[in-house]
Amino acid sequence: MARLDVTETFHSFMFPGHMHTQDSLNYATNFKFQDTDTVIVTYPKSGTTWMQEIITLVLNKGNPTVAQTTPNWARAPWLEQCYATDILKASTGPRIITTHLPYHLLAPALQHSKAKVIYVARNPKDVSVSYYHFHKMANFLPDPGTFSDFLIDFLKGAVHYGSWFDHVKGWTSNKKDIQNFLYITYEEMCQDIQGSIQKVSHFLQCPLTEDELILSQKHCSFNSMKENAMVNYTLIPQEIMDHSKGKFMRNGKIGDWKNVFTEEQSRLADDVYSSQMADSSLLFKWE
Ligand code: PPS
Repeated sequence: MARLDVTETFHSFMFPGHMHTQDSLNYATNFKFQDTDTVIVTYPKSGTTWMQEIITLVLNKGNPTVAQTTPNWARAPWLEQCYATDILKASTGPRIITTHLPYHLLAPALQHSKAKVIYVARNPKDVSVSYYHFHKMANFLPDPGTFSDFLIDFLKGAVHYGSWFDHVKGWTSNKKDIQNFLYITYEEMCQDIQGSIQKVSHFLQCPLTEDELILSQKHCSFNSMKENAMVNYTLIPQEIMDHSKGKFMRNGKIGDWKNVFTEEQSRLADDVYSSQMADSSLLFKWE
């Protein structure tokens, strides 16, 4: 498989070369957003796929047909990935666009845009565990080594897509510069999925009836998405994602880090969090 082991570096950020090129990254950072666009922004493993499913269901009034027949990367493509250009050019209706890019790389393109931006954040301890497991199955990411090694790189930001701290702070501290911005956390979605779907539907100005809300909730549950080949990545060939090494829809809970971190690793992560997030008022649920 071409470029599977290649890392593409762009503005000092590492991206999997398998899906990113200088051209695709330049295309993303110079993208012409439309006011009708909805943009999902996340650091990897923070609830991207879940939000893609929620938005698809909200826009389809709870009808799961699109969610069950079109792969998530085709209905909500990652702006910075090579294949996005063709999908976005061919798209006619309001577009759902996904990105993992940090704020400073996308800010110029988003300036003056009325596109609706939804930022999903997840506590970094759970992100690190989810990302570690994802590295084991995704052959386009480097071998993560032991969790201990990976955690050190993650806390330093020496991983693909850069630092979790910079990503979250970059997007949330500049939210006043984005005309339509919704911040939501993975933990909030876990704890109150109905309220979260309603929040998204209000933000998208796409109100749902009680029945539509219940249908949306049903089809974006972890168990439903786990069985949905359009989002569980089982359509991706084994040489790109090795499902014998793990599942994309893996655990889906808050606080799995407690099963993985040692006390020392937890203290280290807390220390880095305290120093990196000292200037941030964000609060996360950790368990
Ligand atoms: S990626 O690769 O960046 O697109 O990954 P992303 O979709 O952001 O994150 C994957 C994690 O989200 C979990 N997930 C869910 N949790 C609860 N409910 C639902 N419906 C759901 N859908 C996805 C998925 O299981 C990954 O988390 P972990 O902790 O690894 O299970």
